[in-house]
Formats: sequence, structure tokens, C-alpha cells
Amino acid sequence: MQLRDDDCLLIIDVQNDFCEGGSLAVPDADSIVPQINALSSQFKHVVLTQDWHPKGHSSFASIHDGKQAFDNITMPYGEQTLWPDHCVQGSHGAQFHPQLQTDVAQLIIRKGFRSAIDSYSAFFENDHSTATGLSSYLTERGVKRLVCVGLAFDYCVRFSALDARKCGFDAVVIEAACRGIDVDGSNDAARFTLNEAGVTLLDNA
Ligand code: VGL
Ligand code: ZN
Repeated sequence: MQLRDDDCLLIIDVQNDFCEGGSLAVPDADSIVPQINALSSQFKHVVLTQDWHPKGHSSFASIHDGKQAFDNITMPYGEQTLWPDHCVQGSHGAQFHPQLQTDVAQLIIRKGFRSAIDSYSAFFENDHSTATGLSSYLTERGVKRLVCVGLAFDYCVRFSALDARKCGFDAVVIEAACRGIDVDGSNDAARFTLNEAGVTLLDNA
């Protein structure tokens, strides 16, 4: 793809808990790290996101009696999938993958830090209305298009790219630099909703 000065690379949740040996390991996640590093050196704007939950976060199955990871529950803000404990603030699992080149990023957005609400998207928490501040930051820096990569394709990448469109940015997802969890066909559902929202899905950069 032809890169422009007003593109921003959004590197989503490339953290130990989503990689090999992590508590919510995404299949083959580690293999995207070299590709992301090769990409990030070409962008003028680079933003990282970091899933950043307090202990006992409401998205953890472990705090809901009788529930298991990947069950769904209804929260005041809507449907919520329950997860194994992951990306606890300050833990090793919450740190970025050791090979991820993080020095190139100007901003790290932490999300999911409120106990009562999860946040898949880099722009809005799962109530779809509480803003993280990312949209204003990008607008002030003159960014027009988000190029999204990282983990997991069917959750945080998907909702970040959809919200990028809602906030008025162009959005591209490079699938070769993403991996999905794929719960109940969620990878296909992600492709469908992304296409419908006008997000460009590219196999490769
Ligand atoms: C994610 C589930 C829970 C993600 C984060 O980064 O896609 N998925 N928390
Ligand atoms: Zn999470």
C-alpha cells in the first residue's frame, strides 16, 4: 500500500498474555511481530494500545460464580464475553512482546482499566460511548487514516477499526499482521462487519 504522511499505524495489544505461553494466547500470534516491526519503521505516526485491567476485572470469568472463560453474560452496557484473567496491570502478561519495537511509538493508549467495563476498541469502551481520547489526539495531529494491526483480529482490532470509521477516519486492516481468537466464527464475522463499515481489508501491506 502507498503510505501517506497522515497515516497512523495502530498496533493493538501485542502483549505477552496474547502471545505464546500467555493466559489468553492467540494462535500463531508471535509470528506477526517481525512484520509489525518492519511496518512501524515506515510510519510517521505510531500508536500502541495496551490492554490494562485491574485485578478482578469484570471481564474475567474467575470473578463470576459458575461461569467459564468464553461464556457470555449481560452487563449493564450489553453483551460481554468472559475471558481468562489476562493483562493485569503491572504483570508480565501485560507487558509488550519482548521483540516488539516500541520506541517508534509516540503514544501508548491503555484501555480496560475500569473494573466495571471492558474496552476492546482503542477509541471507545464497550458501552460504545466512553471515549479513550484517541480520536481527539489523532485529529489534533492531522491523522486521516488508521492502519490497524495486532491482536486479536476478531476483538480489539475489529472494534478499533470500526470505531476509527465512526470517528471519521479512513481505516485499513492488514490481515497478515493480525491473528484472531476465532470464537464461534468470530473471524468471519469480523471480516463481514469490517467490509460493511467501509474498512479496507488487505492480506498484506
Ligand atoms: C482482547 C479479549 C479481551 C483483544 C482483549 O486484545 O483482542 N480480547 N481483552
Ligand atoms: Zn482484555
